[in-house]
Amino acid sequence: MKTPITPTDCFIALGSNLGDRHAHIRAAVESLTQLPGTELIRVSTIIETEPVGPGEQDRYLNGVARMRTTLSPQELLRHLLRIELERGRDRANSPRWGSRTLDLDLLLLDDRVIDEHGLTVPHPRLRERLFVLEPLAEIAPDWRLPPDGRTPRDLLDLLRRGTTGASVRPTNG
Ligand code: A4P
Ligand code: MG
Repeated sequence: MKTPITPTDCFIALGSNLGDRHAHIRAAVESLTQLPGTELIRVSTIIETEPVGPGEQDRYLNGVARMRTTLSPQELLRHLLRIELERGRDRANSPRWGSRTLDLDLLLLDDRVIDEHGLTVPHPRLRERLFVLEPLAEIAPDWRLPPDGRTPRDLLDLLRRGTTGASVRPTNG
């Protein structure tokens, strides 16, 4: 008899600031529901955020999705990159942190720490970014992040006290 694979809880950051942002985010959520071996548990409120990064950029829509999946981390990442491509993501012609139709980042996978070629989990900039911590704290305020067990609620509180950074506001749609 085959040993059943235990699903992993994971959190995916969604971002878009190019083209029809609402359509890109909606399509991304729909694509996540169709991943093999995966159940979408919850999507945060989608918020509008000030851009962090170089040059003049339009505002982003940001949110976080929670899923349970039997995909391996590398398989999941491959699917995220595929979904980005399907929404017209063009890495070759844009600078780091430049505008993008769709960005899907793997934030957390259970309490795992991964540092492989092309995949770092928890996402290295998660703790510095209001546009990630706000939606993550909405849907998983008490989740313990490796390696130190800090929660999104604590991290958001720390960041808000120490930052003058990007303001956020809810958006419809
Ligand atoms: N990669 C490694 N680890 C991961 C992971 N955990 N999740 C590799 C996803 N990808 C991961 O990604 C480059 C490569 O990182 C991938 O091929 C994958 O193998 P990318 O999406 O081309 O790069 P990126 O997203 O521009 O870089 P990065 O460093 O993830 O940027 P951030 O931190 O996501 O910043 N402002 C607002 N308001 N809202 C935003 O959403 N996003 C960014 C991008 C900048 N400013 C923003 C926003
Ligand atoms: Mg990315």
